Amino acid sequence: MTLESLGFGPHWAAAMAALMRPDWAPARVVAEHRDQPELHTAAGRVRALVRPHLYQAGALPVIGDWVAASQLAPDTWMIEALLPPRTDFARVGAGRQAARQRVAANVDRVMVVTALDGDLNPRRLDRYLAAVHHAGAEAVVVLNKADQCTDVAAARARIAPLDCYVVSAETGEGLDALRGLLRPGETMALVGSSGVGKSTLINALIGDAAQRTDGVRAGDHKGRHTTTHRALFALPGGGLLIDTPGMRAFAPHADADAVDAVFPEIGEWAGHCRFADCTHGAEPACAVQAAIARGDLSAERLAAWHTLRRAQAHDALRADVHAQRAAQRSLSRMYREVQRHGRRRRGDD
Ligand SMILES: Nc1nc2c(ncn2[C@@H]2O[C@H](COP(=O)(O)OP(=O)(O)OP(=O)(O)O)[C@@H](O)[C@H]2O)c(=O)[nH]1
Ligand SMILES: [Mg+2]
Ligand SMILES: [Zn+2]
Repeated sequence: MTLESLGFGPHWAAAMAALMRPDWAPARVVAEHRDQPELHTAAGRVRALVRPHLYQAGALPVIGDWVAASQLAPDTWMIEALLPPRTDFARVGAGRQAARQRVAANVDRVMVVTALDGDLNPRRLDRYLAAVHHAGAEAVVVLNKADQCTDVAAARARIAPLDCYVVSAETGEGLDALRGLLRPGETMALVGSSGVGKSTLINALIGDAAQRTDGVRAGDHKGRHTTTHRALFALPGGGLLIDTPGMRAFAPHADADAVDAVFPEIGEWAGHCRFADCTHGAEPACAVQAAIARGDLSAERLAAWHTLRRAQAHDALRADVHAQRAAQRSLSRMYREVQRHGRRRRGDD
């Protein structure tokens, strides 16, 4: 496999040239292992170390990243720098890990996979889609396990007006339409809950058992978190697929605009509200509320938009507080360093 088949082209060549380090080589992160990313370099696949300052800067490479790497010894590679990603799909961590967590980089499309055996959750879909919009990628919604569902039309109606592909990785139904989305050199990441069939889909699309899969629990159809590492696969036709482990809870890294992009039909009416900053609540002359009253817009979708906007604002605030604390910590660390250094120079210790 060449770098070009992994998507290398003039854009990345220019990003490399801008680093002005002819001794560094471009490479793409094609797998994440517990401690070491795996790179594809012009010389083939290698495990790589990461310069510590990248950890401190929170700029750790993730699957799909293009990086500049140096070869320190025949089998020792070091990631020196991250090339600025063109798209960046990220979530917001739960609890105390409020920071942005990157999931996959330089993906042209994100396939949000859900299953028709009970996983379908329209509100969770909204959250994924907000993150895809914010990443700068194109979203593809896939309802898998069509063979397990007797009323596909009802499932489609539940997520309307979102468009989707209905497929079965098991029977092959609908997979040709998905193959049509995979153009040479372009990357698509599969995300979604555990057990929805992401790895099975990847195996079916590449026609090989590249990824291990496992059954879902009988009672609630929940997956067993079979995939534990992110990895990138090349299709015979030239497209690239990224498999990710199922996510337990998904909070998107997104801004208000990315949330609005998930609800384009609300945006169409919102332009006609009297107030430019109308929240479509109890304001007078709200075109969105009027559209709902007329039956042109679903009240459920507006409620979903409100929920997601509130969650986004809350998560953004948490991430902000988290970032400030991290900055404070590194400042006080620097202070201590300077003080210690001063004492040493004065001969105090
Ligand atoms: N009936 C049916 N079963 C499917 C289909 N696709 C996947 N499965 C089954 O669903 C189970 C889970 O599939 P996986 O591909 O491991 O799911 P995953 O999304 O990769 O799960 P994690 O790796 O845990 O995130 C396996 O037993 C698959 O055989 C399908 O279209 N129909
Ligand atoms: Mg899997
Ligand atoms: Zn309004």
